[in-house]
Amino acid sequence: MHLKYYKVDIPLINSFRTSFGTISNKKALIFELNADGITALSESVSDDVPAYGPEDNYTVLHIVKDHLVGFVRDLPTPDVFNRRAAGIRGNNMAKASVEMLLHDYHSRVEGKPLHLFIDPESRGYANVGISLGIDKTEKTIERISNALHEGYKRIKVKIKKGYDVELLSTIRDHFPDIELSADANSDYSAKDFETLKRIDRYELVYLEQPLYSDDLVYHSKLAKELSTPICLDESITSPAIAEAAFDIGACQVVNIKPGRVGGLTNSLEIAKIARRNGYHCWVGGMLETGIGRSFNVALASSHLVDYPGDTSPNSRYFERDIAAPTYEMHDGIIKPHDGDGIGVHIVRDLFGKHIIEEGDLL
Ligand code: OSB
Ligand code: MG
Repeated sequence: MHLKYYKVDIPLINSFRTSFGTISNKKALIFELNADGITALSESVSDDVPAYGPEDNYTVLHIVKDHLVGFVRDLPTPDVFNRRAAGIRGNNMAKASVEMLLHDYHSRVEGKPLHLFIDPESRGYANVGISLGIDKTEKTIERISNALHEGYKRIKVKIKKGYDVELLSTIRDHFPDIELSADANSDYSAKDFETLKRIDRYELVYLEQPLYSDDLVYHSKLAKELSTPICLDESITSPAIAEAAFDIGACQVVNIKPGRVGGLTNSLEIAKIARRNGYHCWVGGMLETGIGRSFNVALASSHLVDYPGDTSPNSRYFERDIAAPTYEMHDGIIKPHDGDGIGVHIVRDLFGKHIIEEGDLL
């Protein structure tokens, strides 16, 4: 058995601007496990800067190397791994990297595509929306128009303080009836409720993560003042927090990212909790390469996920992706691959050009 990590640096076709900063290059950790003739892969959603969440590539590698790798020597199932890793607090992005590697490995061992391995009732396809970074308003209008022609089922725009009401008003002038949402990535606070209330009139399907990630209580207060449903992303880091957030009325929708919640098992648990409470969920994205994207597409195909997600086709992000085959979107739908596990492999020559660091873990 052999476990390796690679750190890659790949330029994005378009840099992606959010309220917390601009991402121009995808700097990801890729994990590769070889055992019994099977190659399994995973990708960490961390970046070099801990701006979206508290982990970065350096902490993920440290936690995997010094605390998690010891749990995978006997190639446990993801659930056994999760029980072993429960003694390590937090560090969900690190845990998710290993948990998803084991999901890919075990679905390949069983000869099943990942989407069926994690959900025998998989729909077999993911409904796809687009997440548009902050840009000049006229550019955003043009991008929305293009996205609608390409078939995207929901348009999400990034907002931040001072770049919100006017943007949404202009979008609604051009596109009065589209399924529209806005994502603030935690930029607002309890002082901004009056501004946020002005967003209500644009009839968003939801407003994503308006307040700071720790702020469940104020999200619940805000939710009572808005008719727009609240969707939480950064705040929801575990099934228990999802349950609590629904319980106190802090949100009606959850953006599930397996990397943020410690992997696919927790992701599916959160989707079940949303459904049990009569609420909604969808699968987000972190500008992943084709490796991380595969896990998102498999999860987004689950029958438990009811809203369109942020899993655009590879070609929106990269000139050429390091993983093949790529995902194509038709009529706003992306299908997971038929192959075992995530169904993708690394394109070696291209991958080699983007590696900036590598090492053995087991
Ligand atoms: O908040 O959903 C987010 C990208 C990086 C960090 C945070 C977020 C995002 C996106 C992009 O919205 C979604 C995508 O992968 O296209
Ligand atoms: Mg978000």
